[in-house]
Amino acid sequence: MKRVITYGTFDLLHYGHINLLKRAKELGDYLVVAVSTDEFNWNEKQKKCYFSYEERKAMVEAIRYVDLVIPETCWDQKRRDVVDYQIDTFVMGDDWQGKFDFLSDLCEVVYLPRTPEISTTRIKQDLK
Ligand code: C2G
Repeated sequence: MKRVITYGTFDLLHYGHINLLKRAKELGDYLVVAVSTDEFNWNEKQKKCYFSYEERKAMVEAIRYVDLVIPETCWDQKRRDVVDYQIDTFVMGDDWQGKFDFLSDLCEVVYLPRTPEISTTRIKQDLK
């Protein structure tokens, strides 16, 4: 059982997120997704989400590729998550290229190409 983990906000869920989760799941058998809490987003990413953590969690849980959703409450929980959830592969979109290589003593670290042209920011701008 190969276990994969990835992290994100997943606000205004869109096909770029789905593409990432699909490809992450293809790297193993079990996918854990850590969804950023409202507090973490606001305090650490200065992001004000449109949907609350509970709403974003429910939507990500509904995705066929996702096996478990956990909260992301701080930047430095990743090492503990990799150990606690017995993770073999850590996956992020390549906008994070290199940022999590420090985990490579614990697990495989993979950066996948982002889906071009779609983003939550773009959606918000287009809707304005
Ligand atoms: N993503 C993608 N293509 C897009 C948009 C997003 O592949 N067009 C990927 C991102 O690279 C990321 C994941 O989808 O791997 C979630 O994106 P966000 O919700 O924007 O996550 P982010 O705010 O980058 O939070 O500790 C890590 C952070 O929680 C990541």
